This record gives sequence, structure tokens and C-alpha cells, in this order.
Amino acid sequence: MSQASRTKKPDVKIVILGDMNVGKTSLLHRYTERKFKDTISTVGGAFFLKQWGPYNISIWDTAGREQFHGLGSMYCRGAAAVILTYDVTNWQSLAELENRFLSLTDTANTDCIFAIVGNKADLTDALAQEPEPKSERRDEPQPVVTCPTPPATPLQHKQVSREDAIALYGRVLLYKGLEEKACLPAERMCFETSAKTGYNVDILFETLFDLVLPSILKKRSEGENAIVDLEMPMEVKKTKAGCCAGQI
Ligand SMILES: Nc1nc2c(ncn2[C@@H]2O[C@H](COP(=O)(O)OP(=O)(O)O)[C@@H](O)[C@H]2O)c(=O)[nH]1
Ligand SMILES: [Mg+2]
Repeated sequence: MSQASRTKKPDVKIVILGDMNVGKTSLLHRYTERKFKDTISTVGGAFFLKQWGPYNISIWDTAGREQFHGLGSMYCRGAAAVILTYDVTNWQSLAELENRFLSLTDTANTDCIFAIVGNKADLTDALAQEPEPKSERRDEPQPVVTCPTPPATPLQHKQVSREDAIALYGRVLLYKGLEEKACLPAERMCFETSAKTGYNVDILFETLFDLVLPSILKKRSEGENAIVDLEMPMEVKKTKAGCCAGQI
């Protein structure tokens, strides 16, 4: 297999789920483009491929189908992690995760990891209104900041507390038939983010990237994604190579 085709093949799948307008596309856009736009169209059906160390991670957005056509069982199929997203200013958006979206995760991997994400935290928390700190490269001079810090926007009522999200996490594990003690703790897997300012966005995605790595290694050791290794005996090379196209 050529190096080029290897770099394009996703090793693992992460999906973003949640009601229309909670900011799913904005979160992905913020992470990938480091930008926020007030109006952003959810482009058709695409997933974003992120190289993380030697691995390729695909991150799936709903492409607006949560609004118009609903999401089929294919959307979460084979997912190693699911980001259940709500809007902290909208109680109903949290309820919808349980009512409409959780059942879609039945087709995800059995060891799928769940993150509960309350977006638009900039609307309710002063801390989340601060601009995202620039990533610091010590070998480059830092630009002089010329624009003044914009005045803080008045805060809105937070309809969903962190405790509500933590309680939902517990119910997700229950739905999945998982033992809470054996799973990642809710404190670690519930995030409040702002796609607008970047608050907690990198940490959300990168925590998940690290957490899905064992799933990649497991898949590889099971041979689903076998890569021809000239130093390995022939029996290993023959395992289900080539079936990965159906995984996404
Ligand atoms: N204040 C604020 N607005 C946001 C944030 N994320 C998204 N929005 C806005 O919410 C609306 C819906 O965002 P979008 O990403 O299209 O949501 P999606 O339907 O879940 O993909 C847009 O007007 C965004 O500008 C955020 O973190 N803070
Ligand atoms: Mg969208």
C-alpha cells in the first residue's frame, strides 16, 4: 500500500450528535479552522480527517440531517467515540439527546466512549468569554496585540447545569449497560465549551483522540485493518485486509 493511501484511510471514527443549532458544526469548524462564523452552513455529509500522531481520526458532523431527514443507523456505525452536544442555554437540547439521539448510538462500537458537551458557554460564563489563548511557540516572536479586549457580553441564564450533564452521563452508561465504576469518570467526560471563543474546544477533541487510541490498536491487533508488514509471517498478512472501506 502506498504511503499516500495509508495517510488518507481513517483508523477510527468519532461522531458529533445533537439537536440542530447547538453548535456541532461550529465546534468542528473552530477546532479545524481555528475560527468562528455566526452563520455557517453544515456542509453535505463530510467528515473531517485529523492526523493524530501516526493515526488518522475521522470526525463526523451530521451534515444538517438531524434537522431535515433524521440520522440513520449508519451515522454512528463503528464509532469509537460519540460527542453528545447540547446548548447550555437550552434545556430542551439536553432532553433531546436522550429522547432522539442516544438510540442512534446502538450501532457504535461496544466499547464506545461518550463525551457530553454543553456548548455556547460564552453566553453564560464569563470565563468562557475570554479569547482562546494563542498556542505558544517559543521559537517565534509573539505578535503585538493591537485590538483592545471587547467588552464582556451580558450573561444569559444557564438552563443546563454541569450536574445535569453529569447525571445524563450516568444515564447514558446505564442505557449502554455499562458499569459506572468501570468507565471513564463523568467529571472527565462532561465538557462545557464555546465554539465562539474556543473555550475548552481543543481539550475536548484532543482528550477524545487520546482516549480512542487503544481502540485503534485493538482493531489493528484483531486484523481488521491489517497493513502488510514484510517482517510479519504470512498468516498475519492474510487477515481481513481491505475491509475497512465499509467501516465509515
Ligand atoms: N454564542 C455562541 N454561539 C454559537 C456557538 N456555537 C455555535 N453558535 C451559533 O449557533 C448557531 C448554530 O450553530 P451551528 O454550528 O450551525 O449548529 P449545528 O446545527 O449544531 O451544527 C449559529 O448561529 C452559531 O453561530 C457558541 O459557542 N457560542
Ligand atoms: Mg451543523
